[in-house]
Amino acid sequence: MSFPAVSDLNRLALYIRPSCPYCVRVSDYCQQAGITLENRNIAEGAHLEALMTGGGKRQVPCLRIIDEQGNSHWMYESMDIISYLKQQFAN
Ligand SMILES: N[C@@H](CCC(=O)N[C@@H](CS)C(=O)NCC(=O)O)C(=O)O
Repeated sequence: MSFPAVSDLNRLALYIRPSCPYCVRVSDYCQQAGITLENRNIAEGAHLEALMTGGGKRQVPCLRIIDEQGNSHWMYESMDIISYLKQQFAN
């Protein structure tokens, strides 16, 4: 599956649970790379619902990517998310 390129961090949101080690892995990478993502804790009902409806499963972490047309793309898997962020925001 291919995902759209983004240059604007406002087009991204990371669905997480703070206790999830895979979420921490992504957050650690972001911190190290100086990338600030909006985090959405799925303990909050609206965020869980958006994840389930849009992404199709409750697994976290999941990166929501909004493309130029306003369509949402949902990327699961911490290592895929980190690779994507590296590609999009590598200096
Ligand atoms: N291989 C996945 C594993 C993610 C994972 O297992 N996340 C757990 C939380 S730590 C989860 O959301 N499990 C599904 C569930 O709780 O319904 C990754 O690296 O992102």
